Amino acid sequence: MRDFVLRAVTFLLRLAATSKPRPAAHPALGQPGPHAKAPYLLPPGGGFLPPAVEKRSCPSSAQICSGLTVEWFAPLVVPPVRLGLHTPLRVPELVLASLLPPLRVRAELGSLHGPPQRPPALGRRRPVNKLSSAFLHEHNSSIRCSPAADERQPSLYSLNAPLAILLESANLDANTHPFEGYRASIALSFSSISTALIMASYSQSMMALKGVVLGALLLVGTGSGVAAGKAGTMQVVGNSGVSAQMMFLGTEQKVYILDKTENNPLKVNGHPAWGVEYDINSNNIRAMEVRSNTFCAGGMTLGDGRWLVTGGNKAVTTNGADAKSGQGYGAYNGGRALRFLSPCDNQQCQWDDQASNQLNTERWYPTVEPLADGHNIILGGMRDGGFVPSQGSNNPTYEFYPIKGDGGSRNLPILQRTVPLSLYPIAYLMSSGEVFIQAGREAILWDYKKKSERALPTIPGAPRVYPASGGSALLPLSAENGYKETVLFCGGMSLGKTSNWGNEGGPTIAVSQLPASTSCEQISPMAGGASWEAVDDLPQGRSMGQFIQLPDGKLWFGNGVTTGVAGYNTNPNAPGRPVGESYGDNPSYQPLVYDPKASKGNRWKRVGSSNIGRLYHSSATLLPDSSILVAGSNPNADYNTNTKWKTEYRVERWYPEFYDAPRPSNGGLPRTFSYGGNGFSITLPSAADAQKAKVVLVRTGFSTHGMNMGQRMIELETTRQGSKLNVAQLPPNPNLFAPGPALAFVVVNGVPSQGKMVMVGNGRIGTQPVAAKTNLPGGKRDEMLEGRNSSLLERNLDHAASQLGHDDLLRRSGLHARHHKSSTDRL
Ligand SMILES: [Cu+2]
Repeated sequence: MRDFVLRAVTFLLRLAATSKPRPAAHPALGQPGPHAKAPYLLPPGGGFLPPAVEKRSCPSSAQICSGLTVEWFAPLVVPPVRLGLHTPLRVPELVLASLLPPLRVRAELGSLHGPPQRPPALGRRRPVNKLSSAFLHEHNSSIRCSPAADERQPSLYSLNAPLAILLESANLDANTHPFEGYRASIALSFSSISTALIMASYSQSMMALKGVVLGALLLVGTGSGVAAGKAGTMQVVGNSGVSAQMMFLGTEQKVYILDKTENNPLKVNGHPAWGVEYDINSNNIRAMEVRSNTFCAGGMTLGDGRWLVTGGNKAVTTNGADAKSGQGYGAYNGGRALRFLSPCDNQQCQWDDQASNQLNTERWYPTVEPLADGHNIILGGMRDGGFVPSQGSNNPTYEFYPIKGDGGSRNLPILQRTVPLSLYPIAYLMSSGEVFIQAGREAILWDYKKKSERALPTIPGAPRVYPASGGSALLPLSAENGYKETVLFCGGMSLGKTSNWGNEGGPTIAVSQLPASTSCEQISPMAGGASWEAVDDLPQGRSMGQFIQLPDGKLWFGNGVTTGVAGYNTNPNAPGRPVGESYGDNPSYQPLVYDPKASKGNRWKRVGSSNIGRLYHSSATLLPDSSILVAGSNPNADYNTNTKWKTEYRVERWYPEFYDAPRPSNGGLPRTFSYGGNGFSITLPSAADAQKAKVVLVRTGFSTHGMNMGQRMIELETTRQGSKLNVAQLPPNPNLFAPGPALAFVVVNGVPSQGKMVMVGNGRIGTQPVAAKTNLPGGKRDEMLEGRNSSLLERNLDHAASQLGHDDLLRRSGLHARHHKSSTDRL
C-alpha cells in the first residue's frame, strides 16, 4: 500500500513536469480509494494503475465469462514484460469468487500500431486507447503464462495465488511494424458456475516514447476527452454461447445467433444449443431451442415482420458425421426447414421450426432476398453436404416463401452453368423487379415473372461467391444518385482453373496459404451498357470479408482471412492443406471503413483493430447505436478447442469514429413508413443542423459466410424550412426497399441518432399500397406554390389513394387526420 502511494506520487511529479495542468481530480480516480486493495498489474517499467473492479453477470448457462484486457505501448524492441496480479485477490467482491472452483487463464498477445491519440479511459470495462490507423499483428507465439502453460493450453490457477503472466516480446522489424505497442487480452474463465460471477477488469497503458505512463494521467483526473473513448475501437463485450455462424438484429435490444448443430457446451433441453438470443445491453444470452440443423442456412425478414431462416443440412452427430434424424445432437434434417421467429424483448419468443413447414427441395447454402410483395425468394443451394457442388448435388433452382403460383421449384440456369461456384449466389432485388444474381464469374438480371435473364459482363478480378467468399454490398440508394443501384464486390479468391475448386471432397490444390484477392469492382446493373468498374483495392487481400452498412452512408468491412478460403476439412493431408481444419489462415485483424463518396484512392480507412481471428463461420451485424457486433469463427467440423483456429465464442463490438459524439434525437421518426404518401417533419435544434440532416432506413440483414442477405440502405428525400426537416416517405416503388422491418436513423452532419426499429409497408405479406411520391414543402418547386402546397398535396394523395382503392393508405398516411386538424409533424 505504501509502495502504491509512493508510486502514485512519483508519477504525479513526473507528470507535472511533462504535461499541462489538468482539471481537478475525478473523485473516483483521484486517490487510492475503494480499489486500492485490489490486485493490480505490474507493467513494464513499473507503472501501475489501481484497477477498476467491475461486477459482471454471466448468463446462467454460460460456462465462460471473459473480460480482462491489458494494453500498453512499448518500444520497438520490447524487453520481457511481466504482468501480474500482484497481490492476492482480496477485495470484498472477490471473496465470493475465491470460494469458487479454479480460475482458468488464457491470454493472447497482439501488437498495435499507430500513435496513441488520447489516454485510456479508466473505470470502464474497456481500457482501450484511441489509435489512428491501428494495425494489429498477432504474436501468440511470444506469450507465456507463468507458471506452466502457454496461451493455447489454458492452465489452472487458484484465485488465492498470485497470478503472473510473462509476455516475452519478439523483436519486431521496424520496417514492417512502423509503430510499437501491444495488447494482451486475458480471459478469465470459471467452469461449472451458474450464478453471477464477479470479474475484475484492469487497465494499463504505458507510452514508452515519452516515458510517461498514460494511465497515471487518470490519477490526476481529467475532464472531457478521457471518459468516453470507445470511438474507433473494438472490444470484447460478451460470449455468444454458440458459435455465431449466422446472426441478425431482431429488435432494438436483441440479436439472434444461430450455429450449425454441434457440441457446444451450452445446453438447451438436454442437448447442445445452436441458437441463442443475445441481449445487446447486458450481453446476456438466452439459449433457444431450434429443432432442425441450421448448418449454412439462409435468412431474411418477410413483409409481416417475421424472420425466416431456411435450409440447412442433415442431422449430425459427433464431428459433423451424419446421424439418423432425431439422433445425434438432437437435430432434425434442416435441408428443407422453414423456421420462423417473431423477435421479442420479453424473452418469451421461440423459433417455430415445425416439420410440417418444408421447402420443396433441400437447400444447403441458399440465398434469401426479400421481394416487393413481402415474399422471400430462396435461391440455389446444394442437396447435400460437401465443399462445393458437382452437377449431381447442386440445386440450380429457386422457390418462394410463401409459395407463389405453381408452388414448385423453378430452374435457374445461371446456377447450373456456374457449378462448382454456385452456392450462396449474391442476389439483390433491382428497381425493375428483376433480381441481380452473381455466381461463378457470371452476373445476370433474372426476371422471375418471365423466367428470363439478361446477361451482364463477367466479373473481373476473382470469383466472389462461397468458398472464394468476397464481400458484397449494395451501395446506399438516394435521390442524389437517382436510386440507381450499384453493387460493390471486394476480395475473394482466384484459384486459376475452375477445376481447382474440386468437388464435394475439397479443393484439388493447396489453398490455405494462397493470398486472397485485393480487387474491388462495382457495377450498376440497371444502367444502360452496365459494366464493371474497378474501385479502390483493399489494402490487403481478403476472403470472407463482410460488409456492414453504417447509417452515415459508409460501409464497414471486417472479418475474414488474408490467405485461403472458406470451408474446412478434418483430414490434415487433404490436397487443400487445411491449417488445423481450416482452409483459411492468417486472419485479417483490421476492420476497414469504405466511403463510397470519397474520391478514388481515398475510400478505405482502417478503423480499430482486434486480436481475435474471425475465420470461416463468423458474422457481424449493425446495432441501433451504430456500433457493430462481431462474433463467430469455427472453421471446424464440430466444437473444437484443440486446434489452431478454435471454436470462438467471444463477442466483440466495433465502435465507429463518431461513436462518442453527441447524437441527434430520433424522437420525430414515425414507427411506420409507406411507399409514397404523406411525409412528416422533424424539428432540429437549429437551422444549421437541419441543413446537414437526413433520414435513412437501413435493413441490417442476415449475416453469414461474409454475406449479409437483404442488407440495404435508402436515404429519404428531404427539404428544409428553418430548423424543420421535411421528410418524404419511401419512393413509390417497393422494389427499391422491400417491405418489412428496418432501422430508421436521423443523421446530422454524419452522426446518426439511435436507430429506431420501424415497419416499412403495411406489415402484411402481399402487394403493398403505393401512393403518389411525397410532395415536400420547402423544395424548389414548392417555393413557387407556397400557400397552395398543402391542398395540392392532399388532392394528389386523395387522387392516388382513390385510384388504388386503399382505405388503409389513407389511414396510414395520416391524411384523414390532416383534413381535420393542423399537425406540425405531418405534412
Ligand atoms: Cu458454411
